[in-house]
Amino acid sequence: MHKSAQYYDKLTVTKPTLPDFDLFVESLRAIWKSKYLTNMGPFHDRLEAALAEYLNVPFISLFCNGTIALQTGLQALHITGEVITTPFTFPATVHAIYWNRCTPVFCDIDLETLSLNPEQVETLITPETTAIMPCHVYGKPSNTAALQRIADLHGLKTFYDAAHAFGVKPLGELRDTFWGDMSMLSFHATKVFNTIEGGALVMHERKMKNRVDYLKNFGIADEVTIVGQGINGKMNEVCAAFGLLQLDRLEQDFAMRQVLDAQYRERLQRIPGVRPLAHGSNYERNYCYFPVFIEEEFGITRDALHDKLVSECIYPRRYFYPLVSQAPCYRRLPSADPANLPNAHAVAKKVLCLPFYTDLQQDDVHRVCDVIEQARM
Ligand code: T4K
Repeated sequence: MHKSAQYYDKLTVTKPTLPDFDLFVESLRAIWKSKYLTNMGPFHDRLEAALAEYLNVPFISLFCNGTIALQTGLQALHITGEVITTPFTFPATVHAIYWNRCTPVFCDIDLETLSLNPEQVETLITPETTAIMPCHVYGKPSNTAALQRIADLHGLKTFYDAAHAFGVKPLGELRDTFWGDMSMLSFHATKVFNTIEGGALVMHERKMKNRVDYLKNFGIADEVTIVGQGINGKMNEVCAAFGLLQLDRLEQDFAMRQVLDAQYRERLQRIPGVRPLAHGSNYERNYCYFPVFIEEEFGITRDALHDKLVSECIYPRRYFYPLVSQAPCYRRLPSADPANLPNAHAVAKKVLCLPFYTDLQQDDVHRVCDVIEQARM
């Protein structure tokens, strides 16, 4: 391709990583031959076992997407009443609470983890509260130890939206609390590990896995037994086969993303007012997004920079702006009052996720940084 044509290729916030095409065709041939397309077939079972081992988790159950996994997880944990959650997340987190006929109670975030502020969580607990539902935003872990202490003290469940946290390896104290009572992973096309669409629930006990497995299959335990009001949340064989091939290249992908991450940081440290999200030290990263915060010092607003980048065929995203608590369906909740959520509003106003994916070229990183540099002049 001519260099200028390549230069003006769209740089989007993310692009999916794909498995080798010929290997995928081989898997498809096997599926065609067996005519086993879905309902916990051989690829499903192989992927489930491989992921439990790769993630080093006791039990995992695969889903057709992360959102249905969230809804099913809340059912499996018997969550009712009020659920304390974050406004700084994708709408699916809060919608899942609503679809389970529970009331989301928004709590502000802390500025380091961008997840729930444990001190504020405690002030929001009422006799109706049954669970805390934080989000490991951009794969950066929540303050899980503090949240677990509060949950234990008040007899609450912890259910993490870990949609972004695939492959994050918790270290030290975090290892015991990272997944809470249950966690949800998303395998959507835009995630570091993708199965086109897909997701999973991670849990600690066989009994809970059995319950989740029934619930994702209409509540059917066997041909003549229905154990609950389940849903259809099964991952099909094509997605599972796609995922199995992805697993083989993960470590290489993370290494490539690490290089790009370092390159962005190197370039951006020379641009005042553009602050990349700081990495923490108690976990191994998965490099899923590259969020930066546009501070006043930069000279123009985040939105002005966003528009400038778009005019240059660069498409960053303002995840998560506007806050889900501002959506018409939630903004009348007392907890959605912006006065209670100052950190979430401040962060949503200045965050910008820059293009970041395994196939991004080092030249592309320079191209993005050049435009940012020029935008403040
Ligand atoms: N919780 C959290 C914290 C989440 O972030 C998400 C999903 C969920 C729960 C729910 O999990 P799932 O039910 O999705 O498994 C995207 C994704 O659709 C969504 O999965 C993700 N979070 C969210 C953060 O990002 P959009 O509306 O921004 O997607 P879209 O279509 O604008 O795509 C973004 C860019 O990616 C595009 O500019 C182009 C590129 N792209 C996208 C797709 C789908 C591709 O290059 N190829 C593709 O196939 O939500």
